[in-house]
Amino acid sequence: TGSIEGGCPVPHGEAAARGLLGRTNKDWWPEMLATEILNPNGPSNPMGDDFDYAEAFNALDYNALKADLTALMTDSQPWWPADYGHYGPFFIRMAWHAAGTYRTADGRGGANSGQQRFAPLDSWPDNGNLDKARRLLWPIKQKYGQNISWADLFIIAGNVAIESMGGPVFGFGGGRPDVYEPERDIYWGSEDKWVNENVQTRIAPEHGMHELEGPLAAIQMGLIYVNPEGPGGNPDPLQSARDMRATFERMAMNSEETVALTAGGHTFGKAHGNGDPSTLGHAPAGGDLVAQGFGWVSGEEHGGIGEHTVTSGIEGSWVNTPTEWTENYFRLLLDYEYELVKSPAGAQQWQPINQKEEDMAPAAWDASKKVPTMMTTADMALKVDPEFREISERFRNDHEAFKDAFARAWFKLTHRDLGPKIRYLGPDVPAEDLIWQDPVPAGNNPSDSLVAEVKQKIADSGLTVSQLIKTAWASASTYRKSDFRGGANGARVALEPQKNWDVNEPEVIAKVVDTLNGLRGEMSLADAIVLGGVVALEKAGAGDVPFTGGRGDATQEMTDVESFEWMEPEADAFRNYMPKRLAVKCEELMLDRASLLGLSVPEMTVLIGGLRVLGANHGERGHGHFTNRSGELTNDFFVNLYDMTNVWSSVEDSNDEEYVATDRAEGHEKWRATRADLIFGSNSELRAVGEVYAQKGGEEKFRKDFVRAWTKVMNADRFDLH
Ligand code: HEB
Repeated sequence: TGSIEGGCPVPHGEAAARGLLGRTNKDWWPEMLATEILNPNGPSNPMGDDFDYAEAFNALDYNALKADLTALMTDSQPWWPADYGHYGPFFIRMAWHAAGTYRTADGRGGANSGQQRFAPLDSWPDNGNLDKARRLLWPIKQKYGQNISWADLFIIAGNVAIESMGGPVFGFGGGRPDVYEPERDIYWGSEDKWVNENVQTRIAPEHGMHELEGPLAAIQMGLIYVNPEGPGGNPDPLQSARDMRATFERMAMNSEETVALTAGGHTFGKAHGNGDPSTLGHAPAGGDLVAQGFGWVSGEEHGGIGEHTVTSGIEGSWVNTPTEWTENYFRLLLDYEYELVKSPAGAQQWQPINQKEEDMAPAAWDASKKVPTMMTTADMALKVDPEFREISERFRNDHEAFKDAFARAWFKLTHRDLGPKIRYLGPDVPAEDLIWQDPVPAGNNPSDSLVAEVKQKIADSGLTVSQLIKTAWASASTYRKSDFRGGANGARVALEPQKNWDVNEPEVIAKVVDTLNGLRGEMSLADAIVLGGVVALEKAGAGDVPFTGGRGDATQEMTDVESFEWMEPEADAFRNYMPKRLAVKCEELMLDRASLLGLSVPEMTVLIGGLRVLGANHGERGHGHFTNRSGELTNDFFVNLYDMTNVWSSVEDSNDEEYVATDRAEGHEKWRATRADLIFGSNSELRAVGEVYAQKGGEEKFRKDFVRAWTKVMNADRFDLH
């Protein structure tokens, strides 16, 4: 079901942390080879640390690659023949499904690491037969080798497909380095059944489920978005519109973008359901050795390819011209009335009533034969839902507007998780800045003398270690490696909405930002905030703390407030901020944030220990502040946590959220703590790391490791440096 223990649906940011609580590949495919035992110290990657993908991409013969891809579109292979002699639509669907798993709440999913090659995505029912699309690309991948990643290849193949059929394309940016194993930090849901096994939908008002759980952006397990046949298979276009809004919103698309994308996509290609789905074999992850990574192998004598292909089970094309960019999608959708029919595979679909011969489509295998076109229930939503209908009619009457909207929405879909524009590679990167790229103007590198001068002024400003640390952490710690958003560059901590986030203590931010603005001279605010952290750490006895300037300052107009709202932490273990009881334990949220920051276990541990004694806690909260030398960078957090004179107990009525240590002999209160503190004593692995810092000689190591981890967070978004 879509809710977790206790029955309360989890709000957006939270369940992201439940990665390990969701279904894993091992649950789905118990016999899958556990290759991860060979990679205990980090992800598997045959390219090694010296490999620089950007450098390799820049050496790519880009035009030759595009020419090869164009030729591939019409080079039909006997083992998976092309409908209408053109693979274009197939590659568009592949690229869309690669990008379409992105979700705004945690930035995970999406096109940026080529995850469609791995389980569970390679085996999701919605990704049916895309294994063949990827295999068709293999000769090109093989030819261009390390100069093009699979992740980039998926997207550029989609672009070339659109162009080769006369469709509009806004641009392409490369720069998605491959990974070589499935992402294990992503929560895809807790259901133990796939969409086609009658699992309940995640929005079900009749069961009180009005919102998608946590970060999820699909309506059922194994779908990219919505069920084409309608919610739970119920062919109700209005309810399908509801599901489309909910899911497309989670991938940062508004209604206009949703209509443009769906209509533009279904201007091409066909659905496949001309056969008996019950004869299909396992998905790739559970497939036979001899199938060599192919799934859904048909048991029928004709092999289930070509005209007999069964993918979604729906059969037919949307328009009469399935391999050309035309105006036919809206024309057929809006000019005809439709009736519900069943495909040969038994799927619910909609067919035009009294379709004129010239509006029928060529059969995919015999252009001389005419067959009726079709619409899925999700397409019917664009006709029936009043808001979608209005947009559909506008696009029908203004084809140029539709073209532009489709091209832009496609570009956003496929580049949303590539991060700031500085990460884009290649000759087709559009010059125009787009607000969803979170633009930041280039910064000036401050001179050594300016840095020294501002440093001194900050030190003399009266700002405390705690205030400076809080502000620098608030600024940098929004970074997430999942979609490369957030971070200290741009100083968006001083803009809406971040400056008013409760977790950031708006009065503290305002005071520090005001003071820094008064003394920073030519230095950017973003640099001054990070430099403030340096001053604080040096004051706290950290020794020399490195600083690399060069950040720019964004303006409010450059900031998409709504899309940043998704990034507001509902709790933050690093600042011991837990305003309300959440359905997810705060140590799980801690792990989630550490993972998005790209931290290792030791880095997370040393940061928590240091932040506590430096006074980074939200408000005046004294929890975990296990020191009598506040504001000094010491290992006191670990030393005092592991002191056996403490007896810990849960504070009454705190619901296991608040704890108190009393002196074992005398009984008086010594410390207060949260779960995010005590987990470093109760969890054996975290304790093992914490002990390294608490033991004799650990103090110096603690300070050095803290500074290194802190600096890593401050520079996490400096794509100009690494
Ligand atoms: Fe789509 C296909 C559904 C959106 C593009 N789709 C398809 C199908 C289905 C669908 C069912 C069939 C499959 C087979 O093969 O069987 N979609 C859907 C839905 C949605 C969508 C439900 C949401 C609303 N699409 C979309 C988008 C795009 C697309 C957004 C782009 C942009 N598709 C597409 C294409 C195709 C499809 C191109 C065709 C493929 C071939 O031909 O192969």
